[in-house]
Amino acid sequence: MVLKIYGNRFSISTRLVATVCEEYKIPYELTSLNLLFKEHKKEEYLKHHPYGVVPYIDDDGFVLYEIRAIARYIATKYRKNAAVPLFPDPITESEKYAKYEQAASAETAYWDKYASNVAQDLVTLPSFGFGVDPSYAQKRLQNLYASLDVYETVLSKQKYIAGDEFSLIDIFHLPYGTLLTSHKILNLLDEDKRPNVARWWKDISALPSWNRVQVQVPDSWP
Ligand SMILES: N[C@@H](CCC(=O)N[C@@H](CS)C(=O)NCC(=O)O)C(=O)O
Repeated sequence: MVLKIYGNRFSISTRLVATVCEEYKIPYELTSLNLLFKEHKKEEYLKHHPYGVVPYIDDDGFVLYEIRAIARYIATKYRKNAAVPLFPDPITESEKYAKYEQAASAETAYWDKYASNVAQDLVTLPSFGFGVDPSYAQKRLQNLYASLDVYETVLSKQKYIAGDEFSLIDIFHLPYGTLLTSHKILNLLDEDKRPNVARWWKDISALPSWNRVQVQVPDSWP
């Protein structure tokens, strides 16, 4: 049975799950819910995703939510399908795997946390006509810049965020990275400011599966 994604075709989280399916060559079917009509807050949806955000997947009756958990599930179950595995083997490559987990934790603590705040202040709320105190938004943007300064140090010593191999953790940066660069809030390609971040972003943002998913669905949210 084809893996089903219940999400929204404009949602960056849904696109991430679609990208991982593409990486592992898994056929998928997207059911795009209307977020403005709050279809993701209805009782039927909440039975599958109690937190009421998109997406969740149904893989032949197995239901899972949270995009990072979904990505890891797909990457583990369909590991053999990928051209490159996208995560180290925890048994045979325990040190590489530990570094991968370190990067995964850092991504949620120092990237997603700040990038999602900035996206909320400068993309989502304004798109609904709500203003945010500019000094507050600026402070939250500074937090993200401070994280990117650390990224610059990390990426000056290794090619990708978890080491010298491209991994799922690089892919996890694509949703907010793309959203914030397309709205010209972040310039991740600024070689003068952060040359290693620029080199990394140029590389990972060219991922064909991610770009295919962008073309298939319009580039705006929600
Ligand atoms: N922690 C969730 C985040 C998912 C998320 O932020 N989804 C957004 C769309 S990109 C959403 O459902 N927004 C609508 C809402 O919050 O009501 C995950 O990892 O899956």
